[in-house]
Amino acid sequence: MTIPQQIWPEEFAARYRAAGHWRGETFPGFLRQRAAERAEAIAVVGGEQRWTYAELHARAQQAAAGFVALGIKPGERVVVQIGNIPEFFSAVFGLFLAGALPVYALPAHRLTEVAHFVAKSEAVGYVIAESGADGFDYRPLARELKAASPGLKHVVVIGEAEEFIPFASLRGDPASLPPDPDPQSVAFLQISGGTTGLSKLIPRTHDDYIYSFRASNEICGVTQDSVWLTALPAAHNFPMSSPGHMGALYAGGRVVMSPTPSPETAFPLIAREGVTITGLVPPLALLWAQAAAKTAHDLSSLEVLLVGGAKLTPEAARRIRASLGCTLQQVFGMAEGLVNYTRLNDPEEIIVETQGRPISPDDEVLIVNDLGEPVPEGEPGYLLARGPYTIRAYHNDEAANARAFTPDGFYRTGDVVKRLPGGYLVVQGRAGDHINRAGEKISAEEIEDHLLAHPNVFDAAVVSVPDDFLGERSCAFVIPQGEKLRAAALRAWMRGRAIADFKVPDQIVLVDAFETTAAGKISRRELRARLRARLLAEAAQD
Ligand code: OOB
Repeated sequence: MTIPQQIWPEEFAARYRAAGHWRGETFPGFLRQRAAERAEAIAVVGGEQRWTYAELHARAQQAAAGFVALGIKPGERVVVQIGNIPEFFSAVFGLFLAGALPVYALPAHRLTEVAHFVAKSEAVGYVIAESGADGFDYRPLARELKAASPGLKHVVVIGEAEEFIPFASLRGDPASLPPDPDPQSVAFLQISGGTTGLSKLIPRTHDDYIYSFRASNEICGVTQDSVWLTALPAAHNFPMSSPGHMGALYAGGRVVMSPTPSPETAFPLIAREGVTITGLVPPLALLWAQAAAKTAHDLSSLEVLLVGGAKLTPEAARRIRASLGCTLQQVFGMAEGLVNYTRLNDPEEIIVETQGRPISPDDEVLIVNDLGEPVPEGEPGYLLARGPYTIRAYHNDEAANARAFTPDGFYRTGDVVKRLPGGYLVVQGRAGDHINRAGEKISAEEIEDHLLAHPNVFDAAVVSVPDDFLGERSCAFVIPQGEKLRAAALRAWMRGRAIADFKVPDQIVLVDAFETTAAGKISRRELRARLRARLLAEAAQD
């Protein structure tokens, strides 16, 4: 068993402690503290439920004692796949209190992805809700997962559990809970967007993650009077920590869970709960801006809207500001660490034209050319980052680590950016081959591997295509072989691969051959670049 670790060289750790970034706080510690200080304040709202801090803590403790009674030990991993319901918090904090490490799957993930997370993290447990906001039943998925995962011992279900363990039945001796974890130990594993192949696991420590949202609270003005709405999937790093629901709970504020991000669901919640701040990906922010013009719901409590996860164009930023009438804050972050924000009092052109600047004075940002040399200010280059909340390694993945980190510990973000005076970054694009589909990252290679598993696919190359609404969508070029293949049939077949729906190619184009160079064989990567260039040129002509 490989216990997840995240190790900063001691000289860096000492610096981050001395600067007051790492304060030795932990998830169990801060929840206990808020429960003592703000016992009667409402912490979490969702559906018909409204939990005070005391209640959230009591529920998490009960779940934790139940996890311990099941035999889950400190340091063990448990995959959590829960949508935007209050039990997300009783489950996750329950695991923290039991010393176990949540592994955050998204509700959209299916057997292929979840089985990978279980295998890669060597998870012993899986916690789900019986069904999602879209009606998807997770229990058949759990059944298949259990059959495919010999190490998976416990399946816990919120709601009707069938043959599994009902979450509500978890009980145990509160005295059995372990002592608080080491603040520098790994608290959970987040899922990477991934450029090459399957998602990698991102180990985040108590100290580093708590620093990221404590500092985000300051930058975004989150206090105990704030009401944060989680509209994006709760397991995503953005709504979790920028400043997110963890930031809001840390501040002693209130978290409102919106089961879906649609204006029809979210607007009544904003009006009823007096939501002050939330975060959205660009396509949703545009949808909200459109809907806000017509809605009867009072959205005037909304003070700050964070937009990030994918590039927001200046025109879209202006439109959103004008119609929602709150402060827009751009956020450019990554589950691996580095997060940039425009500041609340920045001039309009900075808010509209840039993706902000780093959280921390100790974030080190390098922008380099192909040779790894720094480029002059204002010129585009590859973004590398190192700092008090940016990981030094993925979990258990030597090959990825060799690619993704420099020998002196900088994370290669894969983003192409330019830096303006004042340290503000403007995202120009990606170096790697992924599709950023409305903030969901899709690895081209992962999808090609699925396509290549079809007997009538000779070769495949997946590229991103600009899309007015989604920002980018996916297009798969496929060379068929053998029996006649139809694009629609291949799409349907891809749906049967037990993958997240957002990964099924939006478009499949059948071609006779891929263009090759005089040298003959070209790399898949080069091929993608050519296809992408062709599509961009075609789009420009339209
Ligand atoms: C957030 O995290 P991830 O891990 O899902 O994706 C990270 C990648 C970045 O490397 C970048 O390629 C892209 O998403 N991205 C943006 C962006 N914000 C993220 N690209 C352009 N403009 C932006 N504003 O997506 C994430 C994590 C924390 C906070 C916000 C977003």
